Amino acid sequence: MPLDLETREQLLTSVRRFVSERLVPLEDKVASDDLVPDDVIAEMRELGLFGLSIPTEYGGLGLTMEEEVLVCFELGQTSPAFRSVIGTNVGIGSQGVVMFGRDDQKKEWLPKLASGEAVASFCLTEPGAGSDAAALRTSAVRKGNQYYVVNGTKRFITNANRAAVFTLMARTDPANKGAGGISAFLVPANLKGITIGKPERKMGQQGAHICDVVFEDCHVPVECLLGEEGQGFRVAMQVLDRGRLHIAGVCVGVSERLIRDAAKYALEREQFGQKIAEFQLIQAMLADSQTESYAARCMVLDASRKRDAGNSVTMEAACAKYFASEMVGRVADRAVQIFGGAGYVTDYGVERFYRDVRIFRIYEGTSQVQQLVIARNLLKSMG
Ligand code: COS
Repeated sequence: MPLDLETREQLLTSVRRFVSERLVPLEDKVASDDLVPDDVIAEMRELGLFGLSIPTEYGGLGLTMEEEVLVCFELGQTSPAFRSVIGTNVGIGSQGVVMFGRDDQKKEWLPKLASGEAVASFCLTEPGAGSDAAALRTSAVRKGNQYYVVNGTKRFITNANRAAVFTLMARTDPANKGAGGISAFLVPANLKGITIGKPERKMGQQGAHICDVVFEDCHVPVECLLGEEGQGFRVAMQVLDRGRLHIAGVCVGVSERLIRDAAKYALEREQFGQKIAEFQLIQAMLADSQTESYAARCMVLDASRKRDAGNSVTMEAACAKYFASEMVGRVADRAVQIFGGAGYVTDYGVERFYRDVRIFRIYEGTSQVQQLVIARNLLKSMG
């Protein structure tokens, strides 16, 4: 059920205020400490941010996709590392349970994920399976009616170091090397046989962490199966369809922040005896950024509304993620250009965003994977 417009506006206003008053002043510190402070995480919990997409009956806000991307537009107005804290609970970590979980699985996990008491991560990627997700090799061998024995390594897993539960994709049918041999599981992180690697050093988004998750003879109870055996790839793809809209929404938010910062700087900075904003070559860069950002906003909202109306949006979500993530890369590049030398200097903060947004073109499916998904679905629709 969508929120009434007044409640929706109240939610967006409180997120907007939290972002501008609490998060923006902490951007530098979070980047240099590589840590989002605990008191900020506690405030995110109080605001209900961990439960944006989780149904109200399990303690979440139960937002529609359109409402969720409107929140993403707000969260994107600051360092994306903050969004990453809640990102897996809202998206790829929880949505497998929401869409495919049994009642008992939902009751066990969703209230804790909605409140932020527990963090969820999504274990799909492996050292040898990135874009080719169906090639994953982590194995889950069923032993009688009790448990599966899981062995394998998952790579670059967001929030793994804080996770209480993993949505794990593993191969249950070794004879089937493709998508049909994969099953999904909801695995408590405290099971014996699970080791979390130390956070990787990254190009950007300091404060957001990714780690290896290694399974060694880990006994996963049969009740942890999520959906049917052999359906795990479908679970992963449907979770990602939704996640791609969320990421596209964040890209729009970040682009709006960068356009504002660049325009403000252009209105202050003087060269050749006038504000640089008066130069048409600067105006052209601002105009291109504004046009592309607006186009992405419209695309994300349209695809989200289509999903809320019950349509499959695999192609539209891929279009939105592809366009919005490439767009924010161009906008960040132009922002650095408008700032000139200052754009290259850490204290001005623009170079940090330039690095932060680079991952949007890679995770939850590279731009090339989105192109593939778009073309395949387009051609399929033509029969
Ligand atoms: N929704 C439901 N089912 C889907 C689906 C979707 N969006 N996409 C694919 N499927 C199903 C297909 O219908 C097919 O089922 P059948 O065999 O029953 O027909 C099955 O899944 C395999 O699909 P496909 O043949 O398209 O798989 P491919 O191996 O060709 O891979 C891509 C498809 C490349 C699109 C996929 O591997 C992918 O998205 N890779 C990127 C992974 C990614 O985003 N990683 C980021 C890590 S998580 S941060």
